[in-house]
Amino acid sequence: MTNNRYVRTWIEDMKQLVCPADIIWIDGSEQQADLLRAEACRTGEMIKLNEDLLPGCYLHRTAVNDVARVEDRTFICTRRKEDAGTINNWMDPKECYEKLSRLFRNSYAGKPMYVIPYSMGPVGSEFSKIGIELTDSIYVVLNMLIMTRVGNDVLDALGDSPVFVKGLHATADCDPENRYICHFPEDDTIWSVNSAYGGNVLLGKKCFALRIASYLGKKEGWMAEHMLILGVEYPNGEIKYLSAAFPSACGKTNLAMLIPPESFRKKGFKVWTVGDDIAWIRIGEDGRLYAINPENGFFGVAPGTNSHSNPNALETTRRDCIFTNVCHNLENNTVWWEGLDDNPPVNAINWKGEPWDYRKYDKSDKINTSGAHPNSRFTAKAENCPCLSSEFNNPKGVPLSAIVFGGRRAKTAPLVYEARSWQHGTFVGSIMASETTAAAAGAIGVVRRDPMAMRPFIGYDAGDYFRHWLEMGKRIPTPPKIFHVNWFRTDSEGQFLWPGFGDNFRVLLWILARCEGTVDAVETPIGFLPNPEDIPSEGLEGVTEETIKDLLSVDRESWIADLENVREFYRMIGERVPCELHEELSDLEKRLQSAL
Ligand code: GTP
Ligand code: SPV
Ligand code: MN
Repeated sequence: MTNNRYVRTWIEDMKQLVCPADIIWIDGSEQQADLLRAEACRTGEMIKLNEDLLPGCYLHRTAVNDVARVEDRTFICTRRKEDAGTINNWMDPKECYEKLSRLFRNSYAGKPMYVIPYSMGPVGSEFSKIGIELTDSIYVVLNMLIMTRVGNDVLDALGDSPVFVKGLHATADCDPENRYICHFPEDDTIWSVNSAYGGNVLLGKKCFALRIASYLGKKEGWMAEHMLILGVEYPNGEIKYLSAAFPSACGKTNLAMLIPPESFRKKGFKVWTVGDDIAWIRIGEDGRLYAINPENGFFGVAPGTNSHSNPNALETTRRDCIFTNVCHNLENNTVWWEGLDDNPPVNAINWKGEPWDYRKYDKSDKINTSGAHPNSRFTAKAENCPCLSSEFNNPKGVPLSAIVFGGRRAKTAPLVYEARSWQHGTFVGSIMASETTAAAAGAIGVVRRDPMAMRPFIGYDAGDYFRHWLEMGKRIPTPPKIFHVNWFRTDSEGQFLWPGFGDNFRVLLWILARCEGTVDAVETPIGFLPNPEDIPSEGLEGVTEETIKDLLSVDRESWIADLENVREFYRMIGERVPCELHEELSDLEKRLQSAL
């Protein structure tokens, strides 16, 4: 509890609105968490898994209609519509508070209100920000306990300050027709109602650490980005850090926890994980960019995670983990998901809670025939990750040598290229595109523009966001270099050309060598590409020189065709797209045309 009058007044107001039976302050203690786990098991909200095989692990299933973020029901509520921008949904704040108040009213009746004080970032770091989430869901509490730093020390750090993000969540009837995820950046407020799924309700994550934080970053001169952060350790012990923005379900967790190919491991190369989803980035005293991961755990995609693709992630989920919407293996009370191994359980319950027959699995209808939902997730503690960086809790963050953008593109984008400058790199980020995935409700596999992998997460106008990138660039004395990667290029049969996963390390080495100035590159119309022989290929199986050349080829016709779509996207964002980016676009077009 706290005597902070801003906190107390706000909670009192919210109490009047949602009418809980009781108020429970979450103190971050293991003792209290244990009581909540026991309560959740008693009501069936969670299932305790096999203590010998998965100690401290639980299974939870959300409602069948509540399995991913809902972008069409996500709103940015600024007083002036134009400040929310054209690609965000907007509602007038007053209207929104009124509309949602009707949905929140009495919604906690008979249930306790859990008060979760949490810090995004190490408690007390100058990077860090405090939030308080009110929720009626034990599942939310237990996830927040893993994903953020929760407890009384957060209230101590807050002291008498009025500066904290006020999050109100109610599961209510979980009615998709009345589901709203609303952000009031001008009030440091988030209201989420009628969902109980991950990104919609763990308000510290996308709602605060990206949508609200991106707005604060613009105001205060820093950046909140949808980026992993990792360190590459060289055989001499030196560690270089980079951050990378890929859209949802496009490989951030996998890259962040990468294990280098054997030949590199033998030489002493290692990868250390700082973060897998979100980076808060500031200019350091030495003129470089520094990044922290504001989270304290991983809310990772389960399907496809296995002992070959991502052994570190798998290991991280083997204790103290909450699994959401995976398949329940009744043979030994453990969990399973597509891509874990080749032995689907015979006696099993699918993500919907029904008996499941693995023989009926049909790749073209995954939602209805798979054991685990394609967007099923694990919530795991960062401290359980075998490759967690020793800098994870460093309040100053880690210095960035490179920023990497990447998407899921079957064609067009090459394996890797380097931007010509910070401004050109901002342009490269702004024209990113990717095939949509199961992480958000809606069609899957459709190419859409997703600038900086932030399209669903920019808390203000996208044109102003690009402007902020350009302005930051002018203020950074020693900016990192900017790159673009694509692990997902396919051949004519739709097979991935690049093995990906651990082998992506080879591309990271080229990127860092470019930052050190120790390797040459080929100048092309889109930027600098590797000489094929400079992608280290020792021990790289099944990839011929021809394939590497293919992966690095730039098809000018398809780039020119793509630029038409970029132009349309810029038009859609509207007049606040900086003229520098329009210039970059026409320069790129000229370079592509003249090379034809
Ligand atoms: P969010 O948590 O939604 O932000 O996702 P993420 O960006 O962390 O994605 P994640 O690492 O969980 O990967 C999502 C999917 O992409 C999984 O099915 C992976 O198996 C697949 N994937 C990741 N890296 C690679 C790669 O290098 N190559 C290929 N072909 N697939 C990959
Ligand atoms: C994403 O969709 O990018 C995620 C999962 O990381 S969620 O927390 O649901 O947003
Ligand atoms: Mn994400």
